[in-house]
This record gives sequence, structure tokens and C-alpha cells, in this order.
Amino acid sequence: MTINSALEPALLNNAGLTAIASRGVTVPSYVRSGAPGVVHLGLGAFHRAHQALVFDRLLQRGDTRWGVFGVAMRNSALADSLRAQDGLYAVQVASSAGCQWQVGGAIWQTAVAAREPAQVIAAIAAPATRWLTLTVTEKGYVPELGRLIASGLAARQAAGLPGLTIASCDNLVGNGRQLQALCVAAARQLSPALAHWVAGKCAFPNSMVDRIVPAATPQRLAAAREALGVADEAALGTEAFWEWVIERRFVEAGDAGVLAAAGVTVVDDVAPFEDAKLRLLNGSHTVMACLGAVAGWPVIGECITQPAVRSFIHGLMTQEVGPQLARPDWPAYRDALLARFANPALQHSVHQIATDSSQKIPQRWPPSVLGALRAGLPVDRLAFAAAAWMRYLRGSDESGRAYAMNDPMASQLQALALAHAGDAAASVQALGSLPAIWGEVLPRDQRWLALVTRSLDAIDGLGVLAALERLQAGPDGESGPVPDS
Ligand code: CS2
Repeated sequence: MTINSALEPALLNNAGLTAIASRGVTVPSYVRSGAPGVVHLGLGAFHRAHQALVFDRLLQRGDTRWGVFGVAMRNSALADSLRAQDGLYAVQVASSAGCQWQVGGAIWQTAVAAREPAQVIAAIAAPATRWLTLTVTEKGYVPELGRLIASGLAARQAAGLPGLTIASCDNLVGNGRQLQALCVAAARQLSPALAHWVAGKCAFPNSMVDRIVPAATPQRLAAAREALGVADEAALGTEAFWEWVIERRFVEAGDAGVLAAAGVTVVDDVAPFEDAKLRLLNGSHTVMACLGAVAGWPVIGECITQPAVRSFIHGLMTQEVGPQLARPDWPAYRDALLARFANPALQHSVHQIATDSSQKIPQRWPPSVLGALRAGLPVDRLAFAAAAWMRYLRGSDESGRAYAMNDPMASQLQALALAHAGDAAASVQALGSLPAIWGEVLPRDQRWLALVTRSLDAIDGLGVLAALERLQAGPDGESGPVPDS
């Protein structure tokens, strides 16, 4: 034994599972080999703590078709860590009843799309593959992705294999339809016959996926080592809540019943669920991310436990967004969200959520603003959200501490925000007029722009917390106190 191996704890892998189970951790008890039935693109934390655990549940029930060929788009360190661990990783699930560790076993093989595209194409084209799932983030839906998928599908068509069920699990409106358009367009570049085959033989269900999965921290990895007795470089933490609502649109119709038995909700129309989730959960997340970054509250749990933030988020959901939603149980979903945001075990970083805000805001806020304006609902809190984002873009908090912004438009947006800092009207004119973020209508809506300007002025003059309090006190005709009923 070398000195190193004596000091370094062993890694999580197949051989250690029995010992890990004896520590009270749930581990996969099925055979983890064979040809995977699912190819997943985007191996990030979300997939591993969500769909991959649904597939784990199906495998645990003896349905061997749900092993995953996991593809990291670029992150070779993650794919290599998982490979060194036989695809295993631990998830700490935190509920009000306490924390429970489980080891997910659905990932059987891994590859990196940027490094091993031929392996990914071969996996999509493999006879055993039935599903392709994706979590590639909002900015991942680019022609290059379409070309990768179309190359795999071309090989399937040429081999006379059946089409695939191809499920986008990203936070986009009509995610299945958007992915279908991308794949059919890429297929058309290869041949009109392939485009026809993809449109006719593959199924692109829309779906809504929900589970809060913060990026792993060194503390989480240390806790995993403690619980497992071995090191796990891919360990994660998440909440007990999860929801996957998917449109009934599958190559094999029987998959509906199989997924439903594992806790997935199969529906004819995902839109009411998707709207509620994007606008209530993600919309609130993005505003808290901006407020927290500026005020110096590092995690969502710290934001939502401030009374002024909690009543702001409650009012945003209750008065401005909720009444527009078709999801019938949205008040219960809202109440559950307030509790989920406060989960102290999550430690969900505001800067993680603020990442790529320019790509996220278009799905999360403008549809609610437009809907509220049409319905005669207030938009004061949505305007405050827009102002908080404009303040966030300056890149430093209220104590003057600079933070990094991780966003494809960061330098352009920061330059605009800094050029007009201190002049709310000019800031709103510059940042509120971008059609890529706000669409075509809001940049011309003077009432909306005036409300955003007023909020940005208040944030600049009073600071985030006092501006939030004033917005809700409403002495000069702002949104006013939340009515009791
Ligand atoms: C978050 C989401 O980072 C973000 O943008 O809003 O990842 C959110 O936690 C999930 O969509 C929850 O289902």
C-alpha cells in the first residue's frame, strides 16, 4: 500500500455497495450492466437528482430498460469522476423529517459530447436505446445540439431501427416542441427523408420537471464521505419534493403506464404545469437571486426568511402571477414553494440561480407581466423584479463587494448597467428596451417602464430591503398592503 492510498479514502464504486448499505444508505440492488435504454444529454446535478432517480426506481422494480448512457456536453471532469465511480453517486435528500442518503445507480456509461462525439452518436443509434432525455440548460438549444442528435437519428434510420422518445427536461416554454423544431431542422440539412422520418417516427413530449438541486459544495462532499465511508466526487443534496409532468406522446404507448407507476404524472397538456412552475418557482427564484446578490444574502433560504422578502414573494405569486395560471391547485403549489425555498438544508446559492439570467428571464417574467397587464392585475412586484435585475447587473453588492456574473450577455449588460448607474430612467431605457429579454411589447409600454424606473430609483435611494418594505407599505399609491382575503 502506498502512503497516498493509505491517506485517501477509497472511492465510491460497485465493489463497495454492500458496505455502504450496511451504514443505512439505500443502494441499487439491481444488476447495473447491459445496454442502456436511455441516452441523457447534460449530466449536471439536476438530472442526477431527478430523472436519473426516477429511472433508478424503475430499475429497482426490475425493468431493465432504464439504464442511462450519461453524456456531459463539455464537463469532462464530471464525466471522468462518474466513470471512476462506476457511474454511482450519492444524493442527500433533505425533508422536514431529516436527511437521508441514497446512492443512485441508473448511470451505467458516460461520455463527453465535446470529446467523444462518435460515442454519443453511436449510443443514440444503439438498438437498445428507446429514450433520449436532455437537460442542457436554456442556452443549450443551438444548431450544434440539433446536429448531434440528427447524426444519431440518421444512423437509426439507416439501420431500420425504431424512432426515439426525445424528452427535453429544460425550463423552456413548450420544451418538447422547441426541441422537435431544432432536430427536424438539423435532420433536413442531412436529407429531407431523414427530416420526414424524425417528424414521423420520433416523439417529442413537452415536460415539466421540478426539484431544487443546488450545485454541490465542499461541505456536501465531506458529508457524503462521512455517510458513505468512501469519497464521492459527484455527491449532491436535494429536497424530498420532486415532480415530473410529461405529455402523453411516446413512441411506445406503454411507457405512460410505466412512468406513472414510478410517480411521474402523464397528461395530455403540460402547459398549465409548465406555466405555474416557470412563473411561480423559477420567476421567484430569479428575483430572489438578484435581490440576494445585491443585498448580500448568499442563499435562497436566507432571502425567504426575511419577512419583507417573504411577503414580497407571496404577494408576487398571489396577486400578480397566480390569478393568470390554469394549474388548478396553484395556491397549494405556492404554499409548498414558500416552504421549499426556506429548506435550511439546501443552501441554494443566489449566484448559482443568477447564472444565465439573460436566458432565463424571458420565460420567467415577461409572460406574467404581459398577462397581468392584459388582465388588469397589478405589476408592481414584477417591475421591482426587473429593477432588481438591472441593479444586479452592475456587478457589486450594496457593501461595494464585486461579484462575478456568469451569463453569455454579461459584459454587454454590465457595460449598459454601469454606464447609467444612478440614473434610473436612463438605466431602464437602456436595459428595459432589449427585445432578447423583454420581447417586442414591453419596451414600448410606458406604464411598465415607469414602474420599473420607480423601483430602481427606490433601490438606489433606499437599498433593497427598505425599498421592498416601502413597496409593500404603499404610502404613495404603490402596491399597497396585502389584503387579508
Ligand atoms: C433555478 C432552477 O437555477 C435556476 O435557474 O431556478 O434550477 C430550479 O431550482 C429548478 O428548476 C427547480 O425545479
